[in-house]
Amino acid sequence: MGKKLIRLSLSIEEPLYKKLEKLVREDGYSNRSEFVRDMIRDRLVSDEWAAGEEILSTITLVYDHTKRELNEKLMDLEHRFYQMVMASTHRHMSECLCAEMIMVKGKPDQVKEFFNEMRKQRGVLHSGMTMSSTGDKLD
Ligand code: NI
Repeated sequence: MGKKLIRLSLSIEEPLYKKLEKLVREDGYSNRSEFVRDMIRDRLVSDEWAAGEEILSTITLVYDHTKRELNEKLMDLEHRFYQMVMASTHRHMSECLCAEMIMVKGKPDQVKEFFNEMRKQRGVLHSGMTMSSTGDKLD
């Protein structure tokens, strides 16, 4: 809050400038500054993951709960990694299909291990993991 704003000018080749303008427009940013801020933060988040710092992630699973023992296996995994699991939401999508979103906070290696253990289970039809941040170092 109340941080000093620094104005900067920079030089880039015209083709690259045009690409920047296109990206800013396509992503619906109202100005270049906010786009550049987000680009810097994206890089900082990648660095947090690479450095093995505590990060935030969401794991999404779509699965067929009628597959033998799948519910039990997924629940066992959530208990095995319980210290990382901050919240989870389950939504029944049809008579057979379930969607689950799990918010996790922890070290990248452990989050990836948790994700890989879940996604490889038979009956999991799709899975995704977002690479985000606790936000501590992004302002
Ligand atoms: Ni369900």
